[in-house]
Amino acid sequence: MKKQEESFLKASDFGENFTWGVSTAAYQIEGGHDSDGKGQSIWDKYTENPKMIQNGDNANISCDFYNKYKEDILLMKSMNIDNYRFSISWARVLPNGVGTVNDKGLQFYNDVINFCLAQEITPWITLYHWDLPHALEQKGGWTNRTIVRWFSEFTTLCAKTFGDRVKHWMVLNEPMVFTGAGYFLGVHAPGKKGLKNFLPATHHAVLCQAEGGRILRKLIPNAQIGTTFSCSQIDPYRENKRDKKTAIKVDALLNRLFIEPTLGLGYPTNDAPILKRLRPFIQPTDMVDCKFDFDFIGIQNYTREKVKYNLLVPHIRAKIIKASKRNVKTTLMDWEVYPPSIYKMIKKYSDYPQIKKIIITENGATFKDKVENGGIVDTDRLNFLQHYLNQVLKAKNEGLNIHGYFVWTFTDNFEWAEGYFPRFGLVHIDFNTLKRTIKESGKWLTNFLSNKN
Ligand code: GCO
Repeated sequence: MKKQEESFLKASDFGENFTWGVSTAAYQIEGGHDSDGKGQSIWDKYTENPKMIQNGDNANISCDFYNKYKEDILLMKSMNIDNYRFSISWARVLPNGVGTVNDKGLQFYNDVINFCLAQEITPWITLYHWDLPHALEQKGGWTNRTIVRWFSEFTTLCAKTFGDRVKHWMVLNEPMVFTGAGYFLGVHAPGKKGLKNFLPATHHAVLCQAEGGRILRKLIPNAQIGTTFSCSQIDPYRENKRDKKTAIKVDALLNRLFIEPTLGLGYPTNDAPILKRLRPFIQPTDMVDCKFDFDFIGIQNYTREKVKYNLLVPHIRAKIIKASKRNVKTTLMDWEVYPPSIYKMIKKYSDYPQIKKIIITENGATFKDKVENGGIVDTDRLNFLQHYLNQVLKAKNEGLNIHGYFVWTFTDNFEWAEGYFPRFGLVHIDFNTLKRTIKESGKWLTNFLSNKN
């Protein structure tokens, strides 16, 4: 019964004004890592050490979107996709992060934008998807408060150059992940560790988020301005008091830390007292300056986490119980497949009355794709998308504040520290020949999107 319902899922069920699209990020797809005057980013630098990335991979070439963008945008068009979210590589347009502008870098994004528009695909720009110019990292990167000035210069350049044609913007991609993985755990670029890096990086990202929003609003008439957050349902591992309290704390850290100061609610220090240690970094007008009334909030959901109290984990006293230890269905990255999580996250963000509009700016999964008679069979991904979309529809039908959905991601690409092993694409890439092949899931989406109203 359930199966039948899902196979009958239609885009038109979500209403005519629902936005459908796909999402990508510059470093994960572009390649051209030193082409035409591009500067080095922290990811170019980080991947120079093969030990940091599974299989020693890097994204020097990746999908070669830098040279193949027309092919990919035409393929998108053929798949009925009419909104495309991509990010700007800061070091491609400002090789040193600030100062000298690389006109060829700007030209590349102008070409991508113009080609999208010619195909009637609406471009959605993410300003920052994790690839900070290395030159700025050498000055402390996100831990240096001057980043607010550097980021303003980058934002102003992008707004002035692309804002005549691009009206949909996102300031940051998942600040929790780039500060947590990059400046606390040291498992993403730039590989820094500890609270002494994480806390200033967090506060400065919160300030940049709002400042970026203000600059875009000032410079681009009629822009829809958003920013994006990772979020996962957090449940206690055991139904005891300590695990329940731990779940509330982890939820505050992973799901509320970046949105609440933006909404004017301050940092969630009551539920996560460790955040009191942000105080030394907060200057007198900061909590006003970190507010901005975004036109939409992008939420990015993949899974849920179960957590338990653990005295041995410094600072946080919490431990995530891996999905592989919980006897649940998982993706190749050991993320639990748990469709109700996306519904709960839409509900959670809908409960903030200050949020005007929610869009799912990423959802997707990695599984082992099978090559059969030249076709790519990815039934698990297809089921994943259908089940998650069903939950989005449930939220929509209940009147929750949800207005769009972007799949992560269009083609297979470079999955950060996991390299090329996990494939998330609707389109398969043979990384030897760079040949693109639409997977079963991509064919399903094409058909699904043919029925938007
Ligand atoms: C994000 C990510 C993407 C990842 C995706 C799968 O914005 O969430 O960083 O870049 O590739 O989430 O892990």
